Amino acid sequence: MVSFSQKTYAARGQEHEHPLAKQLFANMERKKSNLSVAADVATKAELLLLADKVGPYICVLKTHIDIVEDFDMDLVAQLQALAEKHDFLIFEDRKFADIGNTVKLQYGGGIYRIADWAHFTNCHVIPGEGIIQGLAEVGMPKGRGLLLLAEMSSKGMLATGAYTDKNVEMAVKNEFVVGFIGSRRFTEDRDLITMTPGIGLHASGDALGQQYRTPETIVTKNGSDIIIVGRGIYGPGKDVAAEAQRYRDAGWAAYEKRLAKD
Ligand code: 6AU
Repeated sequence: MVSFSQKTYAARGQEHEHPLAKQLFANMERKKSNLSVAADVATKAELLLLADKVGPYICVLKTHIDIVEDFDMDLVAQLQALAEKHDFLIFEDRKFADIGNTVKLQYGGGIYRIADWAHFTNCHVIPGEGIIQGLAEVGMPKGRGLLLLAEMSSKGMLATGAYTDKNVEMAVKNEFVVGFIGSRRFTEDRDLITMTPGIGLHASGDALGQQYRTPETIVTKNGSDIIIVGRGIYGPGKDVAAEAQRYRDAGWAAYEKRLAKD
């Protein structure tokens, strides 16, 4: 059987059973982009400006909505308008980690009402499978998708070995799960999408334990599908659009190189 990572995004989209995964793969093919920008900025104006600048080059905008000091629902409306204008999907990197009943309330309600606007969100499976069931009760009827944090990018992270394997086992059997945060392709049992943070073309890390690898290592060699890039694109003195384009091109070249491998 041909590995999923040897197939084109277009073919995987056509064959996929989850409408959101179909939509994502089609978007990636259309825009020739496997780049997600991590928009870790503190104000509404900065977030909207960043989304507008990187929009043409990304398949997914990743938010940390609780970082935004002046959050309101108008921000969500404007983000949705930009998602429409530039043709990208939204991933709220909420990293849920509580019991099923609590995450249901956190995902569907509160100030942020994440399930109303984020196509993707993610969770840790430390509480057990109930967290997936709780999130699914809110997200499935809205056509959303969940990513499990099977691994992390930071130094000394504890998501390894049997814990990572458990993530894969839970993902395969839960239809609300569309993929993972991690550094590689995890399974051939179902076409689960891997998104990888900790990507940098130059820097090797930061002072707080972040570790960077290249698109070539992650996409060509490890078989991951989407690169997530934050400070590599909007660090001090950077031309944001030019950097986004550079990472988009590097991510896509790494994917084409993978397809050319036999
Ligand atoms: O490129 P950076 O280092 O500026 O940003 C990386 C982004 C941040 C992190 O919250 C996130 O990726 N992240 C995640 C995610 C996406 O869940 C997991 C992880 O293991 N490491 C990581 O950096 O927004």
